[in-house]
Amino acid sequence: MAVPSQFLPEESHAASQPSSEPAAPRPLIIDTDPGIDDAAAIAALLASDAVDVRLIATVSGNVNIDHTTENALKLLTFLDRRIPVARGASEPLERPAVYAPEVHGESGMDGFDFPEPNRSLLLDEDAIEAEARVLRESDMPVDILALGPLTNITLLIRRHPEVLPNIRRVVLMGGTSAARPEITVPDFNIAVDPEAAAEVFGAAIPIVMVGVEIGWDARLSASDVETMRADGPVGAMIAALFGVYDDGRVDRGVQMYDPTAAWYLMHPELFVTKPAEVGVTGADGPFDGITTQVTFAPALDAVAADVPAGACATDPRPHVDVVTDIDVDGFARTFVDGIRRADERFIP
Ligand SMILES: [Ca+2]
Repeated sequence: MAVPSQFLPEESHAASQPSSEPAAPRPLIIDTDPGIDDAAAIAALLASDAVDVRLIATVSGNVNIDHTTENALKLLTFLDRRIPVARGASEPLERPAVYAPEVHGESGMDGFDFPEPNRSLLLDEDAIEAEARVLRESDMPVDILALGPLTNITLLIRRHPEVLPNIRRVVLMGGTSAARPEITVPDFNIAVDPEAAAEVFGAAIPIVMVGVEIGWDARLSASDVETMRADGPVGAMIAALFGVYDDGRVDRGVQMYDPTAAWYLMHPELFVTKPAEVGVTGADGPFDGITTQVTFAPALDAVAADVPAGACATDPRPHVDVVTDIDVDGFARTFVDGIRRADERFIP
């Protein structure tokens, strides 16, 4: 299916540019379950010169698929962005849906009075077909940012294996490589659909995993939130959502789970990663015990030394880069700047 005319870009990104100009933005699909922290991540991505958002695909997660799809449309309407939205999986692969209204409110984006959504942004295609089409039509490999359960990504892998070479990498928020006792939140995105997560981690695609401990550390202070609120309507919208997020306990800092994964695409210099193999554990037990099993690779030199001379040139490195650290101050500073950029660009 061709891109409907209302989504054609207002100006072509293919225009030739002097070599001193920054690199062209990388094409990006956002697979998401908005969700308050999803909304903050999406607003910043849409204002960034680093990425070109081609599609927002929704999935059941923080709230049901009707709400996540409606929320994506509401957010785009508020920001006045004509990005196509495709509705995705309404439940996990093999188990009933689990939601998180206690964190995001009943609608998933409680706390702000959004305008009526522009429903012409919603595609007839489902999320899996839309993702496959965007991958097929792109002239360069596409990043996928997965901010919810991995149900759609697994269905894409099953239904359209021919487009997988066009995935540059899947950057996902979920899992943990450093379970710490003070982190009391369940690993929601993995635990909601552990069968899907296991299939994605086992697929032959590059993955960057941003775990819950990274979002736990990367907090915005109450003062950061007040700065955003004063900066303009987008900042005020984000601050209003944060006012109800996770009981609205802004005074202790707002934990930024999904935005940290989004930030890896825009500011990779703020992150440390290590190659690893990742599996999923606890899927036969209680929800709160389902998470990732991360096995870090030996130092790459040691891995290379294990390959006998003359062996065939198989890349011995694991295919998941797991984020192990984030520059917390740099994240908070660039977050406030990123939302300010959305205010400057989107709101007249
Ligand atoms: Ca999310």
